[in-house]
Amino acid sequence: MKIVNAKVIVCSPGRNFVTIKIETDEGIYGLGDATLNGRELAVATYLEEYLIPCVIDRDPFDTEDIWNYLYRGVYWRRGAVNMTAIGAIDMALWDIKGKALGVPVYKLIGGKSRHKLLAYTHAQGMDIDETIEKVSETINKGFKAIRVQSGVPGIEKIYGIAKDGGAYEPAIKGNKPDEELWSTEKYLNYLPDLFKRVRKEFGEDIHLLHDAHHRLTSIETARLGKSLEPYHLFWLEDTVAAENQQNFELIRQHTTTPLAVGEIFNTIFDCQHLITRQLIDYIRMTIAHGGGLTPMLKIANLAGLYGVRTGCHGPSDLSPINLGACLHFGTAINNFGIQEYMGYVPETKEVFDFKHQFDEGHFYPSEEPGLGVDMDFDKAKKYRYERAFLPINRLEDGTLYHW
Ligand code: GCO
Ligand code: MG
Repeated sequence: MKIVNAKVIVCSPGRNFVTIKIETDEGIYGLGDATLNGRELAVATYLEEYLIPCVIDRDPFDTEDIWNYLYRGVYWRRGAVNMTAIGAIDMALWDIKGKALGVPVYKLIGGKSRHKLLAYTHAQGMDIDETIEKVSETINKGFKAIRVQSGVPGIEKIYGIAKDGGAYEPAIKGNKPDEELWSTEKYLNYLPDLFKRVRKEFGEDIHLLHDAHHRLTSIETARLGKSLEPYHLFWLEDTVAAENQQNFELIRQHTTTPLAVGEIFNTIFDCQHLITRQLIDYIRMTIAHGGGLTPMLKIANLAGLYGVRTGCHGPSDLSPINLGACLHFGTAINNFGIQEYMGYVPETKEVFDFKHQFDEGHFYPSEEPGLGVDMDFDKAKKYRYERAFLPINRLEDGTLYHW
């Protein structure tokens, strides 16, 4: 089998997505998600100009060699744009392999390690009362695991909370990023009260998660983790950005709250120290931004040796193709932890046909050959790309801070 053509489709059904479609001489095509929120065209150009010409005429079954050709062979390594582009090609090749052999991808990478996959979604409100209401609605929808975020009194515009009470969507269309505000002091004083109320209202049976979105220092994380210990979080996510992986050594000395990190990591080298020193409990890397299934299987194997489980990033700003790949990955590996699932707006569902079933807070892997996600290319044309930015974040005195 030979790759004869590949094209990049940029569309905006509700939000911007970049997809690669790789075609073979046998008429089978594979799809890969190349979306990098707020930087979509950088990946599209990298694919069109540099990577696609290198894969034409290659055998799509040679995923290991093609991956190394695009990563090692290029000299310029790592980085979000590069790894998202490589990840999209790798995903599409696994889709082709599954379709050519007539099997779902999970059967090619280890088979079934479980029959259903625990998923978590988000619940958020402007204050504690509204957040409690949203958590209750989410439990009523059948979710067993919920990421709880809340507005903080005294901070007007904050990460994770939609202004109109709708689903949270951080990328804003326009010419410049929107601005949000932050105060670590107000946040740290408030958050334990939120989780105290949530546990009081809903008991111990529901899994609770929380995302600090890289805004704390190590010692601030230590304080937060300690103060949340009585509420038994499933995980505390992304408290520090972990550009410096040593950060977690200090955090680990102080708290038993489980830690998750890595949605912005791109390679095994971003988490090697964290995993091998057992400084985290969950690795958040996702298939698209982690360079594809080929490297992510190696990361999962390394993590498994050290008792670290997976929790793949699965926001609505990655396409259903990435989620499909995550579900095959999560089905096949032994050390799956949980899968994030924010859901999609109707326009996204109109363009992407997602075959995986979801019921009572769990995913069931699709038995369709390949990744189990298809795309309506004509409908995609209706939704044209519009530039969008993730917001930036400032402290109350104007200092530029982590978003
Ligand atoms: C999450 C994330 C998202 C990101 C977004 C950036 O845990 O789902 O933190 O909300 O901010 O995916 O593109
Ligand atoms: Mg996050």
